[in-house]
Formats: sequence, structure tokens, C-alpha cells
Amino acid sequence: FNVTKKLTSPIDGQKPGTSGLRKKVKVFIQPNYLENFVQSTFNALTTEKVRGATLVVSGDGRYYSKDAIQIIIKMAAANGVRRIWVGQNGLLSTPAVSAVIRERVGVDGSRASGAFILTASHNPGGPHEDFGIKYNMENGGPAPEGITDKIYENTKTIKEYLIAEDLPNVDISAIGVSSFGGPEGQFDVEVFDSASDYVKLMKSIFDFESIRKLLTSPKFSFCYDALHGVAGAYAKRIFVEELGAQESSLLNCVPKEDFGGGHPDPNLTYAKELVDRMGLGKSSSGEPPEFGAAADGDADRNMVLGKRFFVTPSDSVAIIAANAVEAIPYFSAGLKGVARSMPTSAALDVVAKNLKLKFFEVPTGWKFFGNLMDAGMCSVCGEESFGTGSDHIREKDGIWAVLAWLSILAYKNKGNLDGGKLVSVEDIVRQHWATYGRHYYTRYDYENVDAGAAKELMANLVKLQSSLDEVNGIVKGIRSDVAKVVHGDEFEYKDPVDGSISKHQGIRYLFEDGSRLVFRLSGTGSEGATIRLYIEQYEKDPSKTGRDSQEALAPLVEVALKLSKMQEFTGRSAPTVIT
Ligand code: VG1
Ligand code: CO
Repeated sequence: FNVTKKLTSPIDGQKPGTSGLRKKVKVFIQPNYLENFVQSTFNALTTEKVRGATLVVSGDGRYYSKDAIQIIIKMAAANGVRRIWVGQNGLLSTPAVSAVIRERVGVDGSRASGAFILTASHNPGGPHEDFGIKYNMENGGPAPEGITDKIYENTKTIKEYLIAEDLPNVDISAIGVSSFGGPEGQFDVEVFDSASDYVKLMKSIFDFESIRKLLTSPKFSFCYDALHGVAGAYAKRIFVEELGAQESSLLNCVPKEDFGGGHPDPNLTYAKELVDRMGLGKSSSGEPPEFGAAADGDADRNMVLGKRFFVTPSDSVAIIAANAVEAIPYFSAGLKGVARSMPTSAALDVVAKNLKLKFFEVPTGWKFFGNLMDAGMCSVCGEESFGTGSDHIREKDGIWAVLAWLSILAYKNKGNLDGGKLVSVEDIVRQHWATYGRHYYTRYDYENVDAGAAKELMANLVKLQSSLDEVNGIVKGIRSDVAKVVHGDEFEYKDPVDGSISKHQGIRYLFEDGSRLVFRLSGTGSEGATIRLYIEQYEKDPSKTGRDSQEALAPLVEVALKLSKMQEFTGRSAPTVIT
């Protein structure tokens, strides 16, 4: 093949968000849009990370992925990359990409040093919906802010990109290696099985035999919904073939370019079929399974449900951390530390304190956990946004979280599967609350509001913080049964490993009784702005941990909405999604 230098000019708005660049497909297919971003990424990396390197390119299989993969292959060849690895049919979950970078050895003994992940995660897909791209580094984690800032700077000055236009399209449906000759020598594309490396890693972490006993026990029943995302490419291999679950326990496990028209976000609103099956929906019927879970488009998120019971993600990571050492062989030597994102509830903090574990609070987005893990300071971490994971990779991991819960269930039911009453998901959560107290928690999302209005709302909340007396006056006027605000700030994080500082990571109002209100603007949307409001209240008294969460939080919710003048600024009388 030959290398062509193409002239181009900067395109506005290519700033990577919380997790890569996400835009409507119609934006991505504009001439030079993808090319500019990919070349800007190559230019942001050091030469040895590009020339002669092995890179992974794959994603959640959403619309435009197949075209994008061919373009990236041709640009990689032209930029002197030695080898591209592609998961069969271009499919690799985000956690599997991370695992592949860290663990996989190519047919010729090569190792990968980075990856382009093609996904817009939980955003819908299809010609009229979202596409996305992000770059992961040699540790298997998302590029740190230093790199994403550089990529963005490059997109603002780009003048040319390199592409091997005459390189034939590679058949990514067939496993094998295709070799080509270029001006600088050989260039290979290796297509490999999307699941094997990931499955191998999971088998090295969990006790598959004990999970298999649970899943095949007549006392237990199971259900997994991939929402037509890429988790489907792993679910059958792991849950059915390896662990003996019934095939009928898999819902929407065929990956689709448009996720079947749905919103591949595993929460109580969008994972409707699963929610119904688990006895939590309006059209529920029949006896629900004991355990249900769902994933998002790129399979890094998880929602865990018990029979007629929702596990909040903030509780989930706390419960996994509290039980990891006993229930999961990978952690048998102990946890190095635990971490959560700032808006995630403090349930994990209480576990860390009790078990005397190192604890970290980081800004939203998985990239901040990676440094802690690389430095051996953190084993288990999570976010309130249905993200849970560990230092086995450098991304959150939806299937890992399900296997962690199944491990805990298997452990708690060791003696119960042949006789005795099953310890259920709900039992485990209620027991946890009884021991550690309960963090009532909810998140209100206002999606696609006017960006200017959202900024004003946030600015107003920051301004208010200059006088806590004034804030407390307003709060008392709204509800007299709510505690006093004792602190207000914008969250700022200093990375304990590299000393880098991230500012403006969310507006916090902290109350005397440990309650919190947090306001953030989303960094993953593709249109308008999304305001996220996080509401949390701690209850230590075991006789009061059984309340309905929306009811328990009602006073704080009222304060949050009125204090922020939510309706006044956004025109919305209700959130788009409540989780
Ligand atoms: C959201 C979540 C955040 C998560 C991010 C990426 O970001 O709040 O916790 O890490 O999505 O998840 P934001 O900026 O929209 O609040 V995924 O599964 O979309 O890659
Ligand atoms: Co995701």
C-alpha cells in the first residue's frame, strides 16, 4: 500500500468528555470528522506508541463501527503502526479491550500497547443516534486528562492526516491474520475471537465451580439482559456454556447495531423487560427469578436485581468490597484499598472504615481509578452510575460485577443448596444495612436541557455557596425537618499518585447529619446538557433502614429542587430518569 497525505482543517467540538468523544452518527460521518480525531490521537502519543506498535480497534458494534474500523486500520497503516488487532466482527466490550491490552499475546507473540474503543456506551445507536470513540493506554485504561487535552488541542490545529487509501478492506468476520506490504515494511491485521481472552481472565478470578453449583441448583434462578449490546457476545459463553445457566435466562443477548431501537442503559427505566421479569415492573407477572442483571451497550455497566428488589450501585460496590476476601479467590490475600467516585454514596466509606482499608474519593469517570490501581493502592472501586470493577483491568466491568454477586451468593449459600432456605440478594443487602447502616440514595437526571440554562443553574449554586447562612435560611424556609448545611464547595481532586489536579468536578452541599446534595453536568451526552442531581442520606439506626427510598429522601429532594430553582432554570417539572 501507499501512504497518502490528505489536507484537512480543524472541526469544532472534538473535545473528549468523561469517556471519549460522543456525537450523533450524522456528525461522525461528515468528511474528515473521524479522520481528524484519529490523527490528532496519533499525534498526541509518543512516537514509539505509534510507529511499530500493536493497537486494538473494536467496540460495542453500534452503527458506523464497521466503516470506522476500516478507516482506522488504513490510518494506522499509514502512520507506521505495525499491527492492528480486531475482535471478530469488530466486537469487544470495553472491559474486554482492557483485558486484551493487558493479557493477550498475538499469534506472532506480539503485545498491544493501546486501543481505539468504538462506543457511545449507554447512549442509543443507529443512523440517527450516537457514535463514539475513545483511546485507551498501555495499562488498559482510558487515556488520562493530559492525553485527552492534547488530543483536543491537536484537533484545533490539524492540517493533514495520513491514510493508506489503497489498502483493501479487511474481512473482520473471519478469524486470522492478513498481511500487507507498505513503504516501511509489513503491516498485519489480526482478527481474533472476542470472548476467549476475557473468559480466561474471569476464570482466573472467580471460582467457576461454586458459581456453577449455584446456577444449576433447582433452588436458584437467573436472568441476564444485554439490552442488545456487546455483552451478548460474552453472556452465552460465560453464563450458559461455562456456568450451566439455561439459555432461556438470556434476554436480548444478540448484539445489534441499533440495540433493537432501545436505550442500552441498565437502569430501572430503560431495562424494562428485565425489570418486569424481576417483579419490579408494572406488567410483571409470574414468579420472578432469584437474580437478574443487565449491561449497557459496551458492557462496562451493570444493574443487579434480586427478586422484586433493586440493589443501588453504591450499595453494590460496598457489598462486594465487604465480601470480596471470603467469596472471591482473586482477593483472598486481602484488598489493597477501595475507591468510589465523588457522587457515589458513602456506603463504601463505612465498609472501608470498618475493615480498615485505604479509601479514595475521585472525580466521576473511570480514568481516575487507574492511577490508584497501577500504584497498588486500590483493589475494588465503583460509581453510582452502575459501574463496578477491580484492578483485574482498568475499566469498569459489567460481567465481572455479576460474577462477583454470584460468588457472594454462592458463598453465603454454600450449605443451603441441598437443604435450608436460600439467602437471597435482598437478605444480603438488608444484612449489610443492619451491619453498616443504610445510605438512602437517588439520582435525578434532566437530559437534553438547554446548555445555557444548565450553566446558569450551576453558576447560581456556586454563587450561593459563598454564604452558608443564606443557604441555611433558604433551606429552613423550604423544609424545617432537614439538617443544616455545614459545607459547600466545588469538588477538586489531587491525584495522590501523579499530583495532577482536576477542578470543577461537581457542586457539593454537605449537611450536618452526613446527607449530601451533589450537582454535576454530564460529560457523556451528545446534545444539549444533562444535569445530574445526586441525593443521599445516611441512616444508622437498624430499625429505620427499611423505608422506601424515594419516601425517605423526599424532604431532601424538595430542598434540592427548590434551592437550585430547577424548574425555573430548565423549565422541567420532572426529571427524565430517576435511578
Ligand atoms: C457518566 C457517569 C459516569 C461514567 C460515565 C461513563 O458520565 O455519570 O459515572 O463513568 O458516564 O460511563 P457523565 O459525565 O455523563 O455523568 V459509560 O458506561 O457511558 O462509558
Ligand atoms: Co458503558
